[in-house]
Amino acid sequence: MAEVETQVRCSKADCPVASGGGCSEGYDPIQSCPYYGRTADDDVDEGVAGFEDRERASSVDDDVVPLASGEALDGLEVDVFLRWRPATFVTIVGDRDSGKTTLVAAFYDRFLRGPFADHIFAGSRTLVGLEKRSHYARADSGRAKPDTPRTSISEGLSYFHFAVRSVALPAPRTDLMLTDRAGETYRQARSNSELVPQLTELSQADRVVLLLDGARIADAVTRAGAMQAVRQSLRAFLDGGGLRHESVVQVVTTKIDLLERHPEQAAIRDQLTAFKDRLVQSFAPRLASLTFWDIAARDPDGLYPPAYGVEPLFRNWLTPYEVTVAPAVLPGTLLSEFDKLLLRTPLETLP
Ligand SMILES: Nc1nc2c(ncn2[C@@H]2O[C@H](COP(=O)(O)OP(=O)(O)OP(=O)(O)O)[C@@H](O)[C@H]2O)c(=O)[nH]1
Ligand SMILES: [Mg+2]
Repeated sequence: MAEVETQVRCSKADCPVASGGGCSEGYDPIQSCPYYGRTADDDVDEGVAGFEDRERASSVDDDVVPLASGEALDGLEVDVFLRWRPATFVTIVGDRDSGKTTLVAAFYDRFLRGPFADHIFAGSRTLVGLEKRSHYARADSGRAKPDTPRTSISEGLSYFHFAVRSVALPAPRTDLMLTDRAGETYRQARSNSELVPQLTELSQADRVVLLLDGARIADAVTRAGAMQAVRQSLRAFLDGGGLRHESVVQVVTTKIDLLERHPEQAAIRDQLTAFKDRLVQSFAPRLASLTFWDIAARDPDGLYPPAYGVEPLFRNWLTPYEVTVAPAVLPGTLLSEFDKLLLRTPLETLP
């Protein structure tokens, strides 16, 4: 029993954490160490230690062993990944500056601080990419306020990989793929639904997270445009086939720190409520689910904790969506008492 616990807690063979001591890599808390919570098996075929093994081997013979870059993955690399592990896909959509990359970076930073939503970070194929997206938010970038590098159109579609494991050990690991793309591409697609089929991340998604930019909502001049952008995106994605009856869509208002401190907070809340009601009326019947969430991924003034509001979203991503299938409408008129019995039978008792 003790042996199982040892294997699960740290994948470094010589690390004292495995026997109840401190982290040999110097991480504090120990959960932020990329080796923590991993099994030796994890490191054989992927992750930080696996990457280091390949790096060492490649210095011996560069032609034989491919070197994993740790950068964000593209579609082909994700296909290779899926050959050996399933993953849950979270597609993050939004206009320029709406907060897509910051959400990914904040999610990563939150895991580096320790367990998040009863889960620990169990490795990533894209550590270098995540570090680059997080750098401007750190003090050593020399910036007075945290920031995020802009995503350019030429980067195309990027996937960021997170392997997470429940703190209730031993527990199976879950692999999440979070997407990122330049907001400009989404702006073009919502103006022209013929471009939607090129957004392959929509049909692949287990969750489509559509960002409503809180900074634009906070400004009376840009407010209507920000709401219109979300509405237009939903319409274009549905018309262009990117979203379907099976799609689970989460409209997430970002930068909520700017709204909850706003002098017109109450009026804005009323406008948002009316807007969401209209979205539900227009689009909910065409989707599996349409829900609304609020986050402040990274309040630059630090009044809201990092990744504020992201925890319930993350828990939702980890929970497989149960599709409730509506019973087929029975054709014809039901005349006999036996037929009518069908109408009186509770749905859950029907085969
Ligand atoms: N106040 C506040 N600002 C935020 C928050 N999240 C992100 N921002 C800021 O919003 C700006 C845009 O964020 P990005 O994550 O780069 O937006 P994006 O959607 O990736 O934009 P593109 O890459 O251009 O498509 C940055 O200056 C962030 O610092 C937040 O929770 N609160
Ligand atoms: Mg970006």
